[in-house]
Amino acid sequence: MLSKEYSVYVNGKFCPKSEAKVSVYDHGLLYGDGVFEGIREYEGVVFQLAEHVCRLYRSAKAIKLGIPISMDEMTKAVVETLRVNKLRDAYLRLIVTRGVGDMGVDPKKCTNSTIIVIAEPIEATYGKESREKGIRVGFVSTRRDVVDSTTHEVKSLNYLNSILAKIDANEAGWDDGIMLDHRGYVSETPTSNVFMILGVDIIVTPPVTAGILDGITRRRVMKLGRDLGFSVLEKDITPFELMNADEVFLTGTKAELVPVVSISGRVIGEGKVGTITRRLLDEFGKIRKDPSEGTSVDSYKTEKKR
Ligand code: PXG
Repeated sequence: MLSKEYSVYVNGKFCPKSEAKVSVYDHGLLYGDGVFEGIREYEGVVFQLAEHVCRLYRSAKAIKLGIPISMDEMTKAVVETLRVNKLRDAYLRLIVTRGVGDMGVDPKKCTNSTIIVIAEPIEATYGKESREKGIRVGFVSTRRDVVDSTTHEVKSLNYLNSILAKIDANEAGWDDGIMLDHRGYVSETPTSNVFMILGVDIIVTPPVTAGILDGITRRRVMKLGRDLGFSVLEKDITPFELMNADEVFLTGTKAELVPVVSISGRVIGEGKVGTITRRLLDEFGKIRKDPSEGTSVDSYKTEKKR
């Protein structure tokens, strides 16, 4: 059976995946000049879509990248991409680049940004078993960039810092790597946020000042923790504290919520998925399918508002 070819949204038009291309003069390619979002659709509902679209525009603002369409139009582009491709459970990539310019780094000549929406069926980040068995991670030598012009609060197209950390983790044979910030405190993994659980009622995660991306899953899990009666703190975490935590887990759009059972060879808790992590996992499993947590592809009105 021939596999289906998905359509990609490029600057307002849909084209087959094999023909979806950008210019070699696009500054997204030449300089990593642009922003993006990774989003998920569950059973026809795009989880936290408004939050993702909002973060995209905040990232763009920080790098002074003007997006020529409104947030409503961007939302519409996402919904239409899913409709055109008839996808009910998908991973989406929303990309806005500085657009075509010349071979100079100066963005002045880039007058039209490139807007891309890609949607494909979802594949699990760490494999299906990760939720049951947990993953083995380790501290990598690549440090998270400082909170500076290249801060990872901006979800920019420059992921070299994360890629180097991922290479470190691959070399070490771990499922993922935990980066420390420039001070030596726990930051995040290349593509997910870190949480630890202390005792029976405290959940801690590093603050944005530790060089992290303020993850949308992170925010949602923090709220979930508070709703379930836990104390949820944003606080600097030392590697020592993390290795000695009772439970550790990671969060991200693609990864969802993944238990960690060892860090750099140190067993976390009892070396299996902890009871609080399990509870958060179960509750998150309900939230992600709740239509009120996102934007419904079927009921979203794409005609112009009057
Ligand atoms: N930190 C970083 C640096 C990220 O890129 C997260 C945390 C989690 O944030 P959300 O908002 O998704 O809860 C991310 C986002 C991939 C992939 O291929 C994942 C991300 C980015 C790029 C690629 O799994 N995660």
